[in-house]
Amino acid sequence: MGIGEIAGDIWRGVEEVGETLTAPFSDQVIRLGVTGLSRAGKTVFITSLITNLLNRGRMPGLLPAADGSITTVYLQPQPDDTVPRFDYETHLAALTGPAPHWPESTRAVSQLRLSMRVQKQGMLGAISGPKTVHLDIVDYPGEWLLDLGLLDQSYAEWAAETLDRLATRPQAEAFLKHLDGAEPAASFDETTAKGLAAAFTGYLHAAREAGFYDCTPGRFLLPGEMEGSPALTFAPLRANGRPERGSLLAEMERRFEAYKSRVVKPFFRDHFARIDRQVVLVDALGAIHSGPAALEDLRGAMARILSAFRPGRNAWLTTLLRGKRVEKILFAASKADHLHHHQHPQLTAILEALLREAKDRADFSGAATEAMSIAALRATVEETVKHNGDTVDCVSGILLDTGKRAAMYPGTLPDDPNHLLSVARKGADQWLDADYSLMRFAPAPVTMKRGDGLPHIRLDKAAQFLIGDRLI
Ligand SMILES: Nc1nc2c(ncn2[C@@H]2O[C@H](COP(=O)(O)OP(=O)(O)OP(=O)(O)O)[C@@H](O)[C@H]2O)c(=O)[nH]1
Ligand SMILES: [Mg+2]
Repeated sequence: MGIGEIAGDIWRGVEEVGETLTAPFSDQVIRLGVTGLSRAGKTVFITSLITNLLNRGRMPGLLPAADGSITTVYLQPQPDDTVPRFDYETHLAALTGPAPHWPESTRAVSQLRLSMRVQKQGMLGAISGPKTVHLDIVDYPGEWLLDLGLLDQSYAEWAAETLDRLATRPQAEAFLKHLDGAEPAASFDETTAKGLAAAFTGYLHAAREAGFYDCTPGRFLLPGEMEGSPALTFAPLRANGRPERGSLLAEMERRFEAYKSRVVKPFFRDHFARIDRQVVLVDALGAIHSGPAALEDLRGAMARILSAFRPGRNAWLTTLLRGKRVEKILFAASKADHLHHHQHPQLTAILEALLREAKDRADFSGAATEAMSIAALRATVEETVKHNGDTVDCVSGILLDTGKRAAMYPGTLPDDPNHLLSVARKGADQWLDADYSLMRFAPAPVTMKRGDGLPHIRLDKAAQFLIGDRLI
C-alpha cells in the first residue's frame, strides 16, 4: 500500500462523519492536558496518539482497543471557538511525507477533539448500549505553569528577586546596562518602557538558551498574539518605596499586575483548571546527554512546574479549582527509542528519581500517577553489534545531520539513578565515569499496514493509563 493511501486512511476527517457539533448531554468528555518543557516531545506525542487512536492496530496495550470496545474514532471540529486547533494534518504530513521531518516548534496553546464510539463487549455491552466519549487534547507549554508563582508576588518582590538572580549572570549584562540609565521616579514614557522590556526579553531568551529554566514571566518567551501589548511590556526596576503616580515605576507595577490578571489567570482558569487527565513529557535523556548541569536544572524546573498540581499551593488556584482535581498524571520520559529496550527500566528509574522530591511533597492531591519511558514515534530499530569481541546493544536510524543510517550506542545508564542525580546535584561539569553521546535521528520513512498508526514504544500503555478506564 502506498503512503498516499495510508495517509488517506489516517486522515479520515471531519467531513466523512457528519456528526453534530453539540454533544448530547449523555456524552462524556475527557480533557487530556499534554505538557512539558520546550522540545520535550508534545507535538509528536499528540500527533502519534491521534493516528494510533484512529487506527488502532498498534495499540494492543489499550484494552478497549484490543477487545474491540472502541468501534469508531473520528476527528471533530474543536469545541472552543477561541483556542487554535492543534494542526494535526500539517504535523502528520511532516512526519509521513516523502522526506519525513520533525514538526515545527509550537509556541502556544492548541486543542483538538477526537470522538470515540464505545460499545462494551459481551453480555454487559448488550445491556448498556453504545456511548460516545469525546477526548479533548490540549497542548500547552510547561513554561506557562512556572508563572503560577508570580500570583503570590508583588511587583516589588518579583523585581527584587529577579534582579538578585540576574546580577551574576553574563546573559543579563546588556539589560543591566539599560537599567542603569532608567530612572524609576521619572515620568512614564512608552519608549523607555519598550526599550527596557526588549532588553529584559533579550536576557530571558539568552538565559533560556544557556539552559536556565527560571525564566518568568513565561509569556515573554512565547508571546503569541500578545506580542507588543502593554501586559508584556514591562521589566524589573530597582526601586524602594511607593511609586509616584504617573512614574515609570508606577506603570511597570500596573503592567505586572495586568500580566497576572490578563495572562496568567486566564490560562489557569480557561485551560489548566478544566483538565481531567495530564501527561507531563520529560526529555530526561536529552538532559543526561547535555550533562550534569542540565539534569540538575531540569530537576529544579520540574519541581516548580509540578507545584501547580499541588493542593493548597496557591490560594487563588485552590479557590478556582473548588476541589476539582486532575485524576491521573502520567510522567513520560520521551524519545526512549534512543535506547535499546534493555535500558528502558533504567531510564524510567531516572525519571522517577528526578521527580521524587516534587512527588513526595505534592502527592498530587490524590491523583493516580505513573512513570514510564515512551517513544511517541519510533525512529530507530534495535541492533546488536559485535565490538572487540563483546556484543553491544545499539539502536540504528537515519542521522538528522548526515542523512546516513548509523548504529549508535548511547552509553550505559546506571542501575541506581542516584549515581547520575547526586553528581548533578554536586554541580559537576561532566559525568564521572560515563559518556553519553548526543543522538539526533530523523523520523524513519513510514511503512505501515492499513489499520496501523505511527510506530511507537509504549504509547498504547500510556493511553491505557490515561483514558482506558473511561472507555469501558
Ligand atoms: N527519536 C525520537 N525523537 C523525538 C520523539 N518525539 C520528539 N522527538 C524529538 O524531539 C523534538 C521535539 O519534539 P516536539 O514534539 O516538537 O516537542 P514539543 O514539546 O512540541 O516542542 P515545542 O513545540 O518546541 O515546545 C523533535 O523535533 C524530535 O527531534 C520520539 O518519539 N522519538
Ligand atoms: Mg510543540
